[in-house]
Amino acid sequence: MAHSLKIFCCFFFFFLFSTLSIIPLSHQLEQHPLDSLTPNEFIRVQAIVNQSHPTTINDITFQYIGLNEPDKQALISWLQNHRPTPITAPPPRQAFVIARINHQTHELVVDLSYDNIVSDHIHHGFGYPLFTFQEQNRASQLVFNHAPFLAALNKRGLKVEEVICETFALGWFGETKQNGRVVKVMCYYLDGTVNLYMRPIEAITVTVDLEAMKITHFRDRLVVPVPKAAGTDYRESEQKAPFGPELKGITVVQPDGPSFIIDGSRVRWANWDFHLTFDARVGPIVSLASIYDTEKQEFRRVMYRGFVSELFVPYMDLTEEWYYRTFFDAGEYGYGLCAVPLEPLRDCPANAVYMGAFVAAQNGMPIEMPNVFCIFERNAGDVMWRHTETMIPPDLITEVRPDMSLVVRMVSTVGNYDYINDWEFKQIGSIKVTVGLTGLLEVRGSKYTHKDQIDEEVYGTLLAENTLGAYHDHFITYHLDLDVDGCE
Ligand SMILES: [Cu+2]
Repeated sequence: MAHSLKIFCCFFFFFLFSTLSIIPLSHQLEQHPLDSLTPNEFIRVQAIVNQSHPTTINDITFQYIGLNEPDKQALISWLQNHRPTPITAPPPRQAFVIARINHQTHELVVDLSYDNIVSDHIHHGFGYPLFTFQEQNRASQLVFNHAPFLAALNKRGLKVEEVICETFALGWFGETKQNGRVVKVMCYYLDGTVNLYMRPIEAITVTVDLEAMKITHFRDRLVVPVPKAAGTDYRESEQKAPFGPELKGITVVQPDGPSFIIDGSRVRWANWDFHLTFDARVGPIVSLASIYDTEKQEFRRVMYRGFVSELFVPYMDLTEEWYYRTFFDAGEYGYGLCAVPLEPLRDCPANAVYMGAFVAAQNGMPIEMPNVFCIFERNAGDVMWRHTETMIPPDLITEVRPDMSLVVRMVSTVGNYDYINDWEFKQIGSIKVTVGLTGLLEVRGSKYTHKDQIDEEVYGTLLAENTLGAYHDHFITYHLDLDVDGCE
């Protein structure tokens, strides 16, 4: 299964606007106001928040720490006035923090110039903070000390040491009362495969209160066969012949090195200049993208800020163990938090350059995420523009300009799905954003072994014996703040 979404931001026809930048707004500074928080800044934020609640230090969990984005107009005006030396103070450098303190959700703004808390607001409305990996891990381990769950495994003849569990967000179905931070735990069976998503242990509902870190509800509704392991392991070493036709190798060679330059968070390539940062919730953020107009000899603004704001994945299976599955992959699990290290020569070509990033752990301390981005020039053998003039005999006059682009890539693996997130900058002046979906299907175990047996609504397609592919969608939304020639 593969989904892709493409948004084309072409600004080719906007040259009537007149607000121009002589130099790009992303120009290199010692610390750019849009730079992600540094490890040292994460540590300071943690210390400031902990010190502000000294009696509850063991009760503080950091669900999110990131840059508190400066005011756009203040930042643009400061950047325009900044060169060549600082004239005025930069916008305040601040962190935005979502922390659970005494079982309440606090939204804090921490000023990093004065090391103080600027605001501390307790959120009472709808919505919950991002899950941390630590609390998800703890919640998914609770079943292994829960006698009814162990009995349910026993009833199915499953070995406990082959069971892996994970937490699922609960969804919202119009309730007017908040029920606290609650997740459901779903378990899978290995025993002969690493593709655990293909072997769900169905019809068991486990509900966990994350604040009490306790199982609050358990139901074992019926026994459904676990799909068999044979043929589900995706690793090449476990696959059996026949394999597809083998291709000869292709090598990308840039003997003179890349044509792009990376200075801290600033990236320059061809006529493009932009700022690239990383956030735990949304992943890559492209800011202050501008393009050099060779005729006007000026940089022209294109996009102030762009990122994936949410990935919504609702499933359409109405059965008790499935109806609630309506995942927000960014807002609940963290599109950036779930980023994985890119595999050189596989995820990205030989001419790629890699960058790392930092996120906060549940205790607020920075965690390094190596190889979270790769940046490379792409020559896919495509044509950017061409013409053959056939009307001036005796010659054919042919002019061809090959298409070259710069790609910034991140891969985020949110459970069973792997999202390949590309920002592609083209010489013709467009930015192309692409999300490729790959990885594994989330399937439902079923008693059916052939489609002719099915005489009820099963909300999916029988893919293999005892294996239903559940109907679902992927909605990917982008925050695209386009400022073409400064026109917002
Ligand atoms: Cu899908």
